[in-house]
Amino acid sequence: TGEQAYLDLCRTVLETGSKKEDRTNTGTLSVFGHQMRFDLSQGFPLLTTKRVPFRLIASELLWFIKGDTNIQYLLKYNNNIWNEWAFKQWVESEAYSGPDMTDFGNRSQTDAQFHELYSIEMEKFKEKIVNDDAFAEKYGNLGSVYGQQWRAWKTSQGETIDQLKQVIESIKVNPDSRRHMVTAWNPEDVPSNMALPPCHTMFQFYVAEGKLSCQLYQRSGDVFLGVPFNIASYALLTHLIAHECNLEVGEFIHTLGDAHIYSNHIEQVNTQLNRTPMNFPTLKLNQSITSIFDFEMEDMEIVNYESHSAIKAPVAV
Ligand code: DHF
Ligand code: TMP
Repeated sequence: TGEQAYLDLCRTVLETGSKKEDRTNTGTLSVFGHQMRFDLSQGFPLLTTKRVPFRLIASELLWFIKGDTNIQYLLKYNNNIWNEWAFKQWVESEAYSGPDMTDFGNRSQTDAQFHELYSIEMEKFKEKIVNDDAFAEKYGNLGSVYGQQWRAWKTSQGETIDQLKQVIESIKVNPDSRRHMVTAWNPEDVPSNMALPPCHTMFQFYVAEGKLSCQLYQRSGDVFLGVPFNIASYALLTHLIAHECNLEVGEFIHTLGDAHIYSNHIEQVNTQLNRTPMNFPTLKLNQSITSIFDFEMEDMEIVNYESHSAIKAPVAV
């Protein structure tokens, strides 16, 4: 099955990866430069060797597509995957006066008492983001992340470029073009303006024989937690754009820079590698929608998804 490409990546990192320290002080095994291919006509690449929650992937992608960069949107869909990075900005701000949350990611894993305190502060933070728009405006915003770069890239002339709209237009008008590019990596914004510099940094579309393919360059990939989401997210984006452009889906090609397994994910990866993959599910889209900007959660559905159980792992902050 197509899942083999992912399991091979896991094996390659475990067997050939270099021991490497990292920003989060967790430690990783890492390889540099790896490519996976998924034939989207053979099923939707939602991993089956562990349960992957499609609704979190779909709501995150809609958040990007709408150009939103505030976690308030995600929380309204009960999507918590970006909380830690907004929370970090909040507890490091002048306005925060609660208990010291320095290095909360690592401390909450090793210190049960601290974990308790952290959970309380995080709950208060989420509550405020959802109910207090002014607070959310300030502390829920992750900065110039994907949504902004895709939909409103700032130009030197003080205008904005809607890269997503432009690339869809160019696929329709000039399918053979070799310039169907979207970039999230904005060197002017990287040092200061964002909670986390983009991991999925640029992608390109390609049309041949009536099929739309997509290749992503991801500079940094958390193989156990982030990468399964990234695969499904770009597969979904490719489906949505193919739908709008009246094309079939071709391949999703995933090119990774630093592909790493965190030291506290190794056991989980081994568990996953011992499982037998099942067939990929299929994606059903509401056929009456004509523009990708009009899709909502209820217009995208995964059918025939059978999988092994979820495997929990701590995320490195
Ligand atoms: N930092 C790191 N170190 N790794 C990441 O993968 C990552 N991803 C980010 C932001 N920062 C990151 C955004 N995407 C999860 C998945 C994707 C994601 C963030 C978090 C995650 O924790 N997934 C869990 C389920 C979470 C849930 O059910 O709420 C999983 O088991 O897949
Ligand atoms: P870095 O900025 O030091 O590379 O840390 C980012 C971490 O987040 C790294 O482990 C990769 C991971 N990541 C993904 O794998 N996929 C994603 O979509 C995001 C946002 C992050």
